[in-house]
Amino acid sequence: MLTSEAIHPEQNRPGSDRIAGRRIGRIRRVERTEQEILVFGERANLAFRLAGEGILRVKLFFSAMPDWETTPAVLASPGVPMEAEVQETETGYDMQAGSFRLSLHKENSSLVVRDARGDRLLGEAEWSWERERITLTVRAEADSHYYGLGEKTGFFDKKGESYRMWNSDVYEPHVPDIDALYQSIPFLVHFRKGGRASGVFLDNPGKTTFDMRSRADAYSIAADSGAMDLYLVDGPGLKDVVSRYTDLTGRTAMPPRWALGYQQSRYSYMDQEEVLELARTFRSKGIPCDVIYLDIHYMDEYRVFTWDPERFPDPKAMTAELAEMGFRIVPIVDPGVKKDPNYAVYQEGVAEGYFCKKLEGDLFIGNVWPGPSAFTDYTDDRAAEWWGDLHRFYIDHGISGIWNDMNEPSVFNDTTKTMDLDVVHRNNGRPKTHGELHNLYGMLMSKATYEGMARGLGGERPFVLTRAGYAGIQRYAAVWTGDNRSYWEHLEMSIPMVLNLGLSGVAFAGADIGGFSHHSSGELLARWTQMGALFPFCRNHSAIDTSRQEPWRFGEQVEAICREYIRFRYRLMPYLYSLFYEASASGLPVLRPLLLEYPGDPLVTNLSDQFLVGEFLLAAPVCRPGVTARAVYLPEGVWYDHRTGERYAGGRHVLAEAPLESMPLFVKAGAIIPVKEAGGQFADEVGNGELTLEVYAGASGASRFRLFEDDGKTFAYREGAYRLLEFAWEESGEGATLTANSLHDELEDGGKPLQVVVKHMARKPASVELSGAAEDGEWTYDETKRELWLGLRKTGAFRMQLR
Ligand code: MIG
Repeated sequence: MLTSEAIHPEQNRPGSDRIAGRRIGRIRRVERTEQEILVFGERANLAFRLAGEGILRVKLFFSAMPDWETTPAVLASPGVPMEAEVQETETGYDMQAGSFRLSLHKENSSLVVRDARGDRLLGEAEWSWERERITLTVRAEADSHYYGLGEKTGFFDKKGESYRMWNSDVYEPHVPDIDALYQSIPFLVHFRKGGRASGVFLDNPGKTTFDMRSRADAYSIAADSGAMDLYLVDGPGLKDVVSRYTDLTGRTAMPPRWALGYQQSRYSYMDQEEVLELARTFRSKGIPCDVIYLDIHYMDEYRVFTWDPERFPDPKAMTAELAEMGFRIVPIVDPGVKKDPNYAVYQEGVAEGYFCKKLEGDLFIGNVWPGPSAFTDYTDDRAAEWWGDLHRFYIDHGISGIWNDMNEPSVFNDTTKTMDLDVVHRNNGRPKTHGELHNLYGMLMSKATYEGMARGLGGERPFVLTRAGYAGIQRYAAVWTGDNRSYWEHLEMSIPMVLNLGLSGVAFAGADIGGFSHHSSGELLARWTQMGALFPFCRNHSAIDTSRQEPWRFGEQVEAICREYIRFRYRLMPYLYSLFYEASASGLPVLRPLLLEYPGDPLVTNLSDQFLVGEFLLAAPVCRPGVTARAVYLPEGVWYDHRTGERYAGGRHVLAEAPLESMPLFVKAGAIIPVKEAGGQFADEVGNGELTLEVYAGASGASRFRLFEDDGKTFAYREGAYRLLEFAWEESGEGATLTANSLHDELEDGGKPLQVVVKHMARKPASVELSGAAEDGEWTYDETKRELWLGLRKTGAFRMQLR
């Protein structure tokens, strides 16, 4: 609760448009070197350099030469040679840097950046500063829209909002006033009418602000400390921006298949017997599930890398029994290491100097669950490696997934709620204060965890889930959106949150299904599970002292709904898995805003309560109680109601029936969706079933989908052990063609059978021509369903021509 002191007249308000202090001033000279353009001004200087195809790095600097050091967010790239030209004009300088055109004003040093065609990407941009705080103000058209910025409250379009980047443990409230949550991804996507998109990434892990509120004709980006180190990311389209940004900061790690399964959590499943009983209940009820989480009670007085001997007397026997049922355990690991002279992890950390310290050499000790605790300094490679290797403890128990929580880091104190800002991180020989590196802490913890697990697992892909992160977190961990509540508003808000995480490079994300704190209801759980079953990360989690919310806690109807939708997720597994591969290869998110596929449609710029899964599935979740129908916006094209098969022409709103057992879901004509019909109680069981390729006829034109298959578990795909088949479906007046092109095929699984079904055929084809792997295939046509079925003995390249 806040008192009136919160609106103190002298409070320094974030987002206020400060009257600028100092500026660069007059430009004195411009120099170019092989890889950079250097601009020297009266009071500060600017440096430009290419950081990749379509990415311009712009750095404000005050010394003689710029420092090109980057944070770990940026993947090291060898210096990119830059084709550059500098021309002095009467009023300024016209410069070319790669594909970018820069115009710099001589008198006031304002900058405009355009693409090769003269389209404006940035500008006018002006730098100003006051003490440590540097602000960049960028003029933007009034019809601009803003996206990205990682995990933020509010609706999809960030226009009119202002956010801070400062990783914060916000137990409550997750409301629009909260401008900083657990993740900080200082990447802003600027989207203009007609679909022209570009991005600005500020690589500064200290406190920064993105203000799209204070001025209608400009946005501003400010850093409270550290460098104004910007990357301007060109499009032209939104997809290009996301793809280039993830070129720079890396792509979502390809998860093991089991991590795409349904996951069940609770703070906490209290003992071994409860965990086993839970697993047996899932199996006896036929509700697929892959993972059970262990929250903080599994540890011995909250000491990480230990088990409570009474609650979990034989954890190896437990994980072995779970493995037989097809379950994995993911235990929580917090950063706080209990200050206890008899605890090996603490002893070693102190002896080897792995923990965070003040400049004077004192350990930083903060209060968290274990009481007074030390915190590993992950900015130091030696310490990070030590931490990573400690995870052999879990690996020895058959564990290959880890849950990182409290890694903002959250510290129980009344002032900063985090580590003291004057802790000095070693940062591999370039010491910096915690205040300067705060937002990196969680990501570096997950990096150390991911890398340590990968070392220990000998070829198996690890899974890491994290609460805190910074740009680049996608390379190491999935992200869940922290302590939401069992509120309908939070169900709804999780959609734009996860959509913007996706545009910020984090494809593997989700919110606690059913809500973490407060008490869920059956109706809420049913609606949330329907939606959550399509989220990239799919976990039901709830807090201590709240109503239990496993799928069967609210009676048979709700249980049946949860079962159906969770099964539906497993049926979609090949589709989801292929979309994850796409995310890991190109950076495109799995859960997509409609804007990503329909950038020219003005009705989707702030559409926050619908989403696409990949290109072909459109979901419109029910976000309010008592609602049994809702308006759905269908963009251009032809759409089918997934449940009834009813056909709709897009480019308009429709009213969809949504009784409790049904979430409105539409499939685009032209869709190509691989599914597994066989059922199965966990992802790897489903993974071995026969594949069905669903094709939805009725489109004009062509569509494509790439099916990715590998062993589902190891890094062998990086050495080529995978199959990538590209399906293409094309319809014209005379008929239709389905082709499968083998882009890569080195998967030694003998080639499994494939069923193809073309749905919604206008008529029975007069002729069907088959070649390639389909040559000896059998086809049938179902008159009543208007479906064409084709059976292939082996998945492989083929062609089917219908006339
Ligand atoms: O503030 O470990 O967000 O998922 O169950 C409590 C206990 C600390 C916060 C996490 C939540 C987890 C809980 N943790």
